[in-house]
Amino acid sequence: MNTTAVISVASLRGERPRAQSSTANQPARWQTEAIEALYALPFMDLLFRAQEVHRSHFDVNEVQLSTLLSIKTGGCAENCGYCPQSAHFDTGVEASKLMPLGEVVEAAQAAKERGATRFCMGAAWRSPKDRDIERVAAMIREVKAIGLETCVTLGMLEVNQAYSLKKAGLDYYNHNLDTSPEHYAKIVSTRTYQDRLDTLSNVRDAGIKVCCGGIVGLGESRSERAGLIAQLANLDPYPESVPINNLVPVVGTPLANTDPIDPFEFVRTIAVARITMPRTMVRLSAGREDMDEALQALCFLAGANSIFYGDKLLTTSNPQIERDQLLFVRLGLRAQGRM
Ligand code: SAM
Ligand code: DTB
Ligand code: SF4
Repeated sequence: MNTTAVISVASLRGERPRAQSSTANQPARWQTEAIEALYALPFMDLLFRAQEVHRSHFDVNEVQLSTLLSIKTGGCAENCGYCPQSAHFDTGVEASKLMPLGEVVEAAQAAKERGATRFCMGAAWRSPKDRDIERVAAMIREVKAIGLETCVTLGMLEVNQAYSLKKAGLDYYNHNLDTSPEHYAKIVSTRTYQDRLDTLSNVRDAGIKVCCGGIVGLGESRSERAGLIAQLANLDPYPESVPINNLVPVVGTPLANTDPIDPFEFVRTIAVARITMPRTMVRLSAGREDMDEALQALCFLAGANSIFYGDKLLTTSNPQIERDQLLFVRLGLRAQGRM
């Protein structure tokens, strides 16, 4: 059987195709080459395939809304080449202390009133200290009490810290692999790919759902994009939530002048994530502000079923909520959790 045939049968059932070398005792894994073969399909065939997978697992007219809040901005010790919050680059983002609990609760209440179902709090830390965990745990408890799902992204996490967050009511931990192992060293040198995998494993061990994705448009090749998707799809189990970010080029970061990715290549990445991780929530994440309505509609058609909702991401802007509400009306989309 050739690779394409393996993909078509397995992916239509929403399963991973078996690697050539897999046996009954080994889990089936996605090979990067099989994912490259998906990328290489004619655009219409790829989108059709993604729609079939999407429709067999989700209501395609429903989109989940997560609102982001930066609870500790800037001054980060890491040197992720895309990030405006790294202390290594001069981007004009001022470092702030951890936000007081009352302000977080106020923002969460506003997000709920606007229709978000999940509140995601981000801190620009390499890794949190134990006293930070206590303060974030208090935030999680309060946000949960409002009736929102909770998500935090705090950098590298030890297993005991993950358990403390779980105990406070944390639903999701966001920690991205960002790019393929091969491209990674060109993007960040202050922590390793393995560090990221270790944090993901600690989060899993504590029983927290994993939100893990990456960024495209970092100057990576298609094969490296396929390599990122292979890493995500081969996590066992694969993440419950997969944010696909398009690089927001920020002046002062090393990647500020990177050539933008072809928009259809971005849509292909969404489709390939949907096919390889059939039951995950694929989030159309950073970079949406620069996408027109037609491109966003293609992303939903390709299987994206979640967005960041609210005028701001962490430090950069996101579409105004009125613009998103109008887009949903025009496309007949419903926000998850709303009648
Ligand atoms: N410090 C934590 C960490 O790195 O895990 C959490 C915050 S960090 C800003 C979360 C994610 O945002 C990054 O992993 C990256 O995927 C995404 N991100 C950051 N800057 C971005 C940019 N300029 N464009 C697109 N995505 C970006
Ligand atoms: C994710 O994958 N994207 C979000 C969230 N997880 C934390 C962050 C996007 C940040 C974009 C740049 C900024 O606003 O600073
Ligand atoms: Fe720090 Fe996260 Fe930005 Fe990297 S992506 S510099 S870890 S805030």
